[in-house]
Amino acid sequence: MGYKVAVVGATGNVGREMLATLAAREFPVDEVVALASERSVGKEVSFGEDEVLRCQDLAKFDFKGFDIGLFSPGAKVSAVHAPRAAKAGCVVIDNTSHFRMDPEIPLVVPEVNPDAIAGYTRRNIIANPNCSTIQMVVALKPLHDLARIKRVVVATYQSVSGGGKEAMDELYNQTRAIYMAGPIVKNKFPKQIAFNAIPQIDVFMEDGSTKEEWKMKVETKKILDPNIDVVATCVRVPVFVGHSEAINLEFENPISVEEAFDALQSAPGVILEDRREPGGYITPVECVGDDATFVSRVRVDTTVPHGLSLWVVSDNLRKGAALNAIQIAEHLAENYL
Ligand code: 2RA
Repeated sequence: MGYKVAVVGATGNVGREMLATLAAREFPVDEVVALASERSVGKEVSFGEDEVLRCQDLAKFDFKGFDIGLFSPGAKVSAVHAPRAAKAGCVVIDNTSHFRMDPEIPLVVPEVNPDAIAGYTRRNIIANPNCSTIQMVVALKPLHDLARIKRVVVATYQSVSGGGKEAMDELYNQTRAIYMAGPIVKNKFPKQIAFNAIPQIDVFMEDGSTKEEWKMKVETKKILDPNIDVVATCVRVPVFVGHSEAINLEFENPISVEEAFDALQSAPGVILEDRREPGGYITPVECVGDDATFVSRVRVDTTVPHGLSLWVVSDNLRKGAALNAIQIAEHLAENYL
């Protein structure tokens, strides 16, 4: 049996990746529709190698009879249209930040808390976490199971694709302008992104942290364990795709590098690539197009009683967004629909 699936925000970076991932993983579909805002109606998007879909108007679309809605249209649009789809009987998997911290709505990373999916019946909506949280909790879960994580200190190095297509264009155009002595135009980022690093992702909160940093903290608690404390510094770097994270962990119980290696090696969704030699680790350009969360540079952090440091890299458009949503859809289809 196949499902009727609507992809909402189909022209964006994540929407396109959702369509590609649905096709690549051969998700059982009877029908797939691509939905977008009025100005994108009629635009063509690819579904797999040889199918092309024409975008329909989200505002006019009737979700009745559709089984799954994969949403990535922006938080304000999801706030209006996800509940409308859910009410029509379509289970929404929403990639925006709008529903993530709603206690009635499950926030799911299938390798970490798949059982939470069962809670979708409360509102017919499941939230997909933020990209930087997803890759972190995939790497942390096996270590938490082993020695209980107390505290996480993380610095991120996030690619511009997390900010959408315009952000990618801005990096390209600024880089070109620097070589061609043209003007540096800033629309999307508050500072020059080409050949630079910007310690701000999303808006500022009252306590001086940014919303991206806040998301990493509260989402980790909701998905993995409310007792884990997280402090994050989120930085945008001139990389097109692939988020990196330098993570310091403090555990309740002793844990050795060897034990961490064993746990990471057998953890779902994780690839451990850790040779202590030049190049014996994964960088963002190497993770592009891959489903895994890569862990490297595992070593003891001697500044706390039981500490480890690690480097975690993943394709933010795949595991950080589209793939995670489709893995949720797969669990849903297999166990609940
Ligand atoms: C970013 N976390 O990288 C966002 C995307 N969801 O900007």
